[in-house]
Amino acid sequence: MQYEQFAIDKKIVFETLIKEYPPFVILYAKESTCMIALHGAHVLSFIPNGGKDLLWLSSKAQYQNDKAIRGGIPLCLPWFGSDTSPSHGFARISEWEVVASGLDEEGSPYICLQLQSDDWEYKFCAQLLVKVSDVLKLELTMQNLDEKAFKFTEALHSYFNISDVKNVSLIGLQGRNYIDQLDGNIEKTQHEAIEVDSEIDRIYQDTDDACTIEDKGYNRKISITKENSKSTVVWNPWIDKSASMVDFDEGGYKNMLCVESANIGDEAIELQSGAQHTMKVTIET
Ligand code: TA6
Repeated sequence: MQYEQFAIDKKIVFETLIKEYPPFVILYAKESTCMIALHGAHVLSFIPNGGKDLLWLSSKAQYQNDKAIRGGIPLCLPWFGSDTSPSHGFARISEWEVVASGLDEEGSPYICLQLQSDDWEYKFCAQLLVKVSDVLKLELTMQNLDEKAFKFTEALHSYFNISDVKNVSLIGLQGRNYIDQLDGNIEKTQHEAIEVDSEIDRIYQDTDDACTIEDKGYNRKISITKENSKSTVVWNPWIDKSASMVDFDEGGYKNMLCVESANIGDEAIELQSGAQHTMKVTIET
């Protein structure tokens, strides 16, 4: 596919960095820079000018066509979870095509990536719209092109870059119930702000809440707001699980926290034939 037609001088730049692997695209806004892999429509970084990346990316990530990239914002679609193979769906290990790009009225760059695949039992079209300014906006749209209705689950599986996991607390989910994936998937209630001192893997339900990662070490707050998402997953693999993953930096668990905007489990989305659904997330500091 010819990508250059979607390039804009000094604003949207395509780079083929790895042989036999889809290109990367860099969006240069006035206020920030964002890098995306066309493999999996995978946002890898979002760096405010003069600041630190808001996203964590493993230096041991594997850039291979049959693998998901460790870090950034993996797209879990058309399912979340490892009950079905491939884990978290095939969208994040598929090559997405560019269907649109441009500058908005403020001159901020955006790009729209699309996946239409026969890898599933239903005909669908997925699109990811990424807009970059002083904030990072993602819109994930799923359209049912089949005659039959189908259900799907989804997550923007965002890995956030933090100074040290002992320095951060996650605000916004107090009072919400969650499924504890590390304790027999039993349902529990979150009373306080979340602080992480061991492996955590929780699916918060019935929540359209905004979340904020308060990071005393970097003296910054990362805000994650969302629309049309009723689940939020909070994950940190901690020492043993991260050490068991070849693509996870040694000790990398200290510098990341996943806060994933999703629709999972009871909050799966059912699409009638011809219908579509868009989940929106804004990430800013
Ligand atoms: O979102 C949390 C989770 O489902 C964890 O259970 C863990 O499996 C994580 O996703 C990473 O999954 P991955 O397939 O990307 O290694």
